[in-house]
Amino acid sequence: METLELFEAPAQDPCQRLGPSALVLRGFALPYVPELMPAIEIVEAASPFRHMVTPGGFTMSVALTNCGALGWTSDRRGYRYASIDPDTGRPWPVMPEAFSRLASQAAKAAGFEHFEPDACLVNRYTPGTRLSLHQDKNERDYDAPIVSVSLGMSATFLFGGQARTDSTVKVPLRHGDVAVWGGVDRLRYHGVMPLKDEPHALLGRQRINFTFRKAG
Ligand code: MD6
Ligand code: FE
Repeated sequence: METLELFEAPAQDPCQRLGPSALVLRGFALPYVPELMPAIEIVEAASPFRHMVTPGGFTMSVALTNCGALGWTSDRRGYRYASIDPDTGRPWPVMPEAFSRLASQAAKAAGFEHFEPDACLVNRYTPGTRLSLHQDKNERDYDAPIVSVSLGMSATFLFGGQARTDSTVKVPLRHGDVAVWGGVDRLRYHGVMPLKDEPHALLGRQRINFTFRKAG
């Protein structure tokens, strides 16, 4: 029995530590889901999901949009934050209040007080979509953490080190999980493995991920 309990414990742990300043709050977003779903529809009605092109000329398999004062964009000229959606020519939709409340509460639970994100990148994955190893380094200051919310289909998150070649650990991210990282872990490489085709009860064959940042 002792061994079984040892193996079962991590899956139930409400908080999984990935580094000194990086952790996953299991199920933290679940109470917010009824508010988040209609809010996503409002955001995507104003700024639809699209596949951006990387500076290297590859079309990203993840579809994305943004809300908040600043939005993350990519094209042949590079990655940057911009206040105008390049596809619509209008400002990105405002960040829904439920989004910012969730982000600041999750940051607080992880030990980062007063997190006020000005950017929320919304990623949409379908089966087969992946995100290659990268650092989040287009933000102006690295003092604020990043808060990442997962909804829908489960994904395997790859969490590496400060160099691209450092070894990675695999971390399952399920519906409702929130990852928070900052401090010494802020620039660690990370990515998402190709999504398996295992439909989710509420969202079907998709995974939605929001990452909240203080970009400007
Ligand atoms: C994703 N997330 O989970 C992609 N970046 O779909 C990220 O790239 C990410 O989850 C920085 C911090 C947390 C993240
Ligand atoms: Fe990232």
